[in-house]
Amino acid sequence: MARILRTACAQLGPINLVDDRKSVVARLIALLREAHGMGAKLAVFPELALTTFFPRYWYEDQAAIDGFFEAEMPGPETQPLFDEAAKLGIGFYLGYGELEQEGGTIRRFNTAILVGPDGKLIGKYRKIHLPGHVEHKPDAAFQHLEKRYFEPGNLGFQVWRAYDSALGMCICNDRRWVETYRVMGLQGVEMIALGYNTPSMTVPSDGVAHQQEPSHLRMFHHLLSLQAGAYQNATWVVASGKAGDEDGHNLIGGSAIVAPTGEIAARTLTEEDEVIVFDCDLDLCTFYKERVFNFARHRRPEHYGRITSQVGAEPPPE
Ligand code: CDT
Repeated sequence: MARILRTACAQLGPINLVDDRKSVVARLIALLREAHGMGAKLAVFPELALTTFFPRYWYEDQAAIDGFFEAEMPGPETQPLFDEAAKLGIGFYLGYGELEQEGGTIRRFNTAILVGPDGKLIGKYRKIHLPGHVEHKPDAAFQHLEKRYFEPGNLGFQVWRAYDSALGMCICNDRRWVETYRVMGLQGVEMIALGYNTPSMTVPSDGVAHQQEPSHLRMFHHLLSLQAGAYQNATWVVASGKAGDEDGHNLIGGSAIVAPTGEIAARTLTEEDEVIVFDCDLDLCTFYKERVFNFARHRRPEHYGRITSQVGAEPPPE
């Protein structure tokens, strides 16, 4: 009998600066109800799903920055989402800015959690591949300050036994890196949940026109990364974006459920709040894990040393 996990990808439309947590959580609850109505057991929400994509803004006031973070999860404003999940019996993946008090030190991470159908925490992931820059670019129309506002995640790429499956998480830019998928692939991952906020435009660094990537490539590279990662690691990938114009700054849509074949099984059509659902057959992973991507039979780690021993490329001498 096939192992089917009916999974929802719950894309969010724009969240503007004026939108408070209460209104956003109400939208998440509406999406969760829709996903449950469609029979889903798990709903995947985007990265930083409780606020606008604030790394596009330069702030010097730490209190203003901290206003985008959650000091507890669930907290008073997010508890209703957990309560609704437990009431309906549907779990979720949720991305948010995490502010952690560790002794006297405050640490900030770009975080995602996996919550079970009982509303209880299963696992936590902190984004490892932080894109963007630290410095202010005053001439640019917008910033990408993830390297300033977050520190790199310190929990690794874990895989949890949940939903009768082996489930992993990553966040946005992580999906572009083969290492993300392979570390989870080596733990037998069968479904990777991920949220993203991908601006349609590159950050204009110095006004040089040719440095602007054509915007259609944003969607192409997004889907290319998901499809390659899914196929090469024989896993489902469920990618949920925040989409549309946030205070005039466009984020791509294209939230997708990708099969272990590398094929797109379902995809959103709008840049608004939208739920798509697919019956993910986890046994389809087994087919590829036992054949072309049977790691135990075919991998040659004795030739992969450079992947962990060096960071940047080292071209051969001239
Ligand atoms: N949020 C996030 O990680 N965004 C990045 C932007 C980089 S654009 C190449 C992303 O990978 O989508």
